[in-house]
Amino acid sequence: MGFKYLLVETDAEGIATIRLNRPEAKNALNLELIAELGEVADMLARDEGVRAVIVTGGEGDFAAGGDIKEMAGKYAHDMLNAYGADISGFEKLERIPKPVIAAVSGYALGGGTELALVCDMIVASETAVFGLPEITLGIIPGAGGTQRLPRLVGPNRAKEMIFTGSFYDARACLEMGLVNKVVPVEELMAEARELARRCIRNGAVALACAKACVNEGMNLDLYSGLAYERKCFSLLFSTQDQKEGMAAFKEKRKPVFKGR
Ligand code: CO8
Repeated sequence: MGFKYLLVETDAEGIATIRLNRPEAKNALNLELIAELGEVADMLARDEGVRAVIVTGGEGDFAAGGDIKEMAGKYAHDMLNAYGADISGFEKLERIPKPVIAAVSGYALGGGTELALVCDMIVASETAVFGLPEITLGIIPGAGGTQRLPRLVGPNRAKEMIFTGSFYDARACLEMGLVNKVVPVEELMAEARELARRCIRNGAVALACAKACVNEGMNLDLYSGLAYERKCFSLLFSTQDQKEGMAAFKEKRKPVFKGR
């Protein structure tokens, strides 16, 4: 399937890469690009051959935010209707029931930081720059910055980022817990792939349940989250992978998971 702003490929190990490809605008996220992200997310979620997903701008910029030129002339009703609905591409990415890793180099600003935040883990290169500069444009983050960021790094750090609109380098983001790891730019994609590999050597059903428990649990009170976890935990005992994983332990060998 061909896309205008995305390059999508899946390797022999089942690791799909979504590469944003609008370099002339530093991968600014226009509505068409966000809609394409939603289409790809649906496609990769359904494809059983895909075990993990990497979202990246490659060694160039990740994304310099929502497309300011596209948004400049819009009014509230435009944003509430068309824009608000189309932004679901982000949520579709977040709901892919497989590990999704952001590999971030260069600018990840505004909607770019927010796009990284819908991924399960973020690997950054030493050149990565994150920030939510919306406030400097007279607006606020609109694709999860005020919601996902405080859940990840705590409200005080998130408020500093949102209120000041400052830019933060990769090391500062590692320190505040926004990114999982920082590597030299030439190692970015290899590192993201290695992280994906370390996840997908485990069973796909257990991975999907683990992701659902963490993501759903973030929106629940502790005891509702624990109840949800207990149901998922128990249901996994009806999978072949659980029988295989525990048999392999007893037989002192590596398990061969089938995702069943
Ligand atoms: N939107 C549109 N075009 C952009 C954007 C953007 N966000 N960022 C860069 N570009 C364009 C520039 O206009 C320029 O185009 P042209 O050559 O036609 O003038 C080209 O990309 C290269 O950019 P610069 O010449 O500015 O490159 P510099 O290296 O000098 O600066 C910066 C790079 C610092 C990244 C600078 O471009 C910049 O500050 N960009 C805007 C960053 C920003 O404010 N981002 C937040 C945008 S608002 C937002 O994200 C709200 C999201 C709401 C949800 C939407 C979901 C996606």
